Amino acid sequence: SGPAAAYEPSMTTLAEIQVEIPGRKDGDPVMTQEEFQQGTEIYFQRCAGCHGVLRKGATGKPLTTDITRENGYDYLHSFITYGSPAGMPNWGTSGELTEEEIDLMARYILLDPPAPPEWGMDKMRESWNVVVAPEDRPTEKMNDIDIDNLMSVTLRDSGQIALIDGATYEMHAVIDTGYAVHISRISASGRYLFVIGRDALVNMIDLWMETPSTVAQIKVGMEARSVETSKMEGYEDKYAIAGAYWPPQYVIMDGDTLEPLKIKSTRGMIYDEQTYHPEPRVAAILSSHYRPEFIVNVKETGKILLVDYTDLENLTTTEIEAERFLHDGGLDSTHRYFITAANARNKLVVIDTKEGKLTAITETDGLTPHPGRGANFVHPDFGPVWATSHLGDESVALIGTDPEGHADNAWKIVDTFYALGGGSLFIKTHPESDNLYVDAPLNPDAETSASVAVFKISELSADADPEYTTLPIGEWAGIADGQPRVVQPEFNKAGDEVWFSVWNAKDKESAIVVVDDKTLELKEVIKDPRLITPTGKFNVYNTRADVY
Ligand code: DHE
Repeated sequence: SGPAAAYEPSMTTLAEIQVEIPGRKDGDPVMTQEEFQQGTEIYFQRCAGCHGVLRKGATGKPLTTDITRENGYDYLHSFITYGSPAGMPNWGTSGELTEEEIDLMARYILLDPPAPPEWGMDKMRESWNVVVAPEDRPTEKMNDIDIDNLMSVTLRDSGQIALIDGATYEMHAVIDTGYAVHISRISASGRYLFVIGRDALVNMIDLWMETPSTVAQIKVGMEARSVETSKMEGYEDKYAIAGAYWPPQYVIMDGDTLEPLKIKSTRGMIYDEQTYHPEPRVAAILSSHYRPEFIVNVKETGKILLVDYTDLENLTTTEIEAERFLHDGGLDSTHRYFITAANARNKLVVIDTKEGKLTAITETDGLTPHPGRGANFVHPDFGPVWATSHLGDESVALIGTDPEGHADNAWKIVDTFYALGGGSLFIKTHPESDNLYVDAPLNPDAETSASVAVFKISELSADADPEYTTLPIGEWAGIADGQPRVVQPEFNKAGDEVWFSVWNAKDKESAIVVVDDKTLELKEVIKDPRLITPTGKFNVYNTRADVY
């Protein structure tokens, strides 16, 4: 097993590293070392996700000093205070940052950013911990949980996940994971659950144990968002992969123990202009069902990598020129095509995972597509489509996904219609459902951000903008205190219930609301003191089989 004793996760989140003020230039605002350290912490917690550690920009604008110094202190101060309709949060007027903190941040970004340390094999192995060795794990399932219908629920601010039963709503376990957990993914067999924290800590959880718990852990960097496991026939449960934001790299690990096997840096040239980018972050990673490959989105350089995992010593990678600022995405209903958002470029990129090449790049009519894994369904007029909503406006875009049966529509935006409002993050349906659900958690209006739009798929038409039903999910949750946002619809295995997170502040009550998909009526409100800041929910079966 790995050297557990050396493992100290709290030492190495980006916000906690000790940094020094990089060479000040004449006229730079004066900052004490202490203030600079505090600015760095706030920057990593609040700003780096969108603007990048080195501030080269992605979902957020670049904040390199050539730009910030041109804009000046007053401009920066008011931008941080009031935000912008393009997506910059209003940190001041929302009360999330104090006046002192805003003053500090406006001065901070006038200085050059510090570069955090690297995280190679030495550090990874030090952090690696096999809690229960494979030979000490159960040889058969030791519980009577219907694993395929479990929901792994992110408890964002408590750094945990909850495993909630999809039929009884019972909470089977609450498990400590990394800081601000981002996603859960499931091994091909359905036995192992992989969870990654924003601090790049990966937890591998064995769902066969009497009470499911962590059997291995590793820290793959200092800032991360994605984890996945090998799904190709013959390679089920063999490898896991995690992608990091900092350092910009991915690592392939042993699927039984998380032993790190191969680390690849993603630093390199931007796909079109071929200039060097020091921080091309790894966004979504999916597992191909057609080839023994991981599909890796490299955000800033705009490349999609197809990483062949059959021979790690002679690693073969296909590098596809796509578009800058790749973010999330999912497979079409046949699992052959990967459709992903280049979100700050308002584009969708389609990859043929069977042939291993680019199929199309399509501009969406909306601003900043943000699909999650997207939603696949058969449109009455356009045939099979995949849908995304958008961060920047209320539009939903449909892209044709059937090059055989509906060649004219394939990989084109066949329709755009309107849901509740801007600030949508996720959209969802299920093969058994006639409903398309669209959330709007980042909408500035409290009522909108606590509601969900539902479209009847069978009533969609090429000729008219569809009507939708608004579900007041937040109201149904019956939470008196705070301003919860409703985020990320997720279906149960049967596809007859859909779950929504009612995401409130850390010190306030949150909930999960379960809706009957046939009647659109409230079925259950799940509340529990342990349900702190629920965000993503991942049904074991739907996640491992890519049903969405
Ligand atoms: Fe996410 C998926 C990155 C903010 C909840 N998020 C993803 C993926 C990426 C990503 C790259 C795709 C992973 C994959 O499929 O392998 N998210 C980022 C960011 O960079 C960003 C914009 C800013 C940040 O600082 O993190 C960000 N994300 C958020 C949130 O604020 C959300 C709403 C709450 C949270 O938990 O932090 C959030 N992201 C999610 C969820 C998914 C996700 C629930 C998985 C959706 C799915 O259905 O698969």
